[in-house]
Amino acid sequence: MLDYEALKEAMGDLEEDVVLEIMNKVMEDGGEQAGQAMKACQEGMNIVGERFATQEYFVSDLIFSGELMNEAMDIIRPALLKSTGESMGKMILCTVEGDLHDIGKNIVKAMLEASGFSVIDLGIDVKPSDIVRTAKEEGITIIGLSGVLTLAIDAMKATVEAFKDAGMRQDVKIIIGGAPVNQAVCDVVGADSWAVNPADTIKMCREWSHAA
Ligand code: B12
Repeated sequence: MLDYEALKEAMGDLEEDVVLEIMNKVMEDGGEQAGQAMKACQEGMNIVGERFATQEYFVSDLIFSGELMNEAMDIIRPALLKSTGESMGKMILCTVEGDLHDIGKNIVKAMLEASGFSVIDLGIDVKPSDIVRTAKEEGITIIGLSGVLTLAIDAMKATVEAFKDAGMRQDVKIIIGGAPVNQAVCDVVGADSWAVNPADTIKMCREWSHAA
């Protein structure tokens, strides 16, 4: 049985041994709780963020937390990625301009791929014009924008505007995600939807793909 709070706290405290031990236990138990374990780690990363904001942690701790999160995800990845065998078409995913965070994006990418999407990952710090150009060249209608910095909200909005300026806004569905995203942010950005976990992301993108 997963001790959700213990995992969340261990991640927040950056206790590598404890985090990895719990993740290994999740897999030994059959992997059913991998999704919950991922959520606990994500909440633990929020604790890291809070401690960084109050100067209890430093940039080196942020860097270490990123490495620990990746290590933890590597252990449970096989349980998270249950391939559906379906083909859902292509979509674009990237972290928006000015933002270099990609741990969440990479998790979402892996889970979208397991769900049948062929994901064109444009990487981090991606300019609106590059996203619009790729969508045009590849004929892509689903766009996922990731960002965890507050300034990512401006970059997401600029990306939506770039699609409008190119006369393509009606042709694409845009979903945004990342820690600061909620309905109010979605309204400001002018995106079609938002999500802060891979399950909701996949559900929305699959609906759009089926409707296309
Ligand atoms: C790890 C980390 C780093 C690492 C990132 C490593 C990497 N390769 O990504 C490093 C050390 C590089 C880093 C750097 C910086 N960071 Co930092 N970082 C974090 C931290 C602790 C965790 C982020 C994370 O990985 N979370 C875990 C993942 C799994 O969660 P997630 O990203 O939210 O993703 C999930 C969902 O949101 C969703 N999702 C994600 N993407 C998408 C996309 C779509 C389309 C959808 C639908 C869903 C979706 O699914 C994911 C899985 O469930 C956060 C704190 C926080 N609360 O987020 C601070 C935080 C984001 N960082 C912060 C800061 C200030 C910085 C720096 C400026 C520090 C500095 N002085 O240099 C730099 C900025 C560099 C830049 N220009 O981007 C601040 C941002 C403040 C703000 N309001 O803007 C935060 C909030 C910490 C804080 N409280 O102060 N950081």
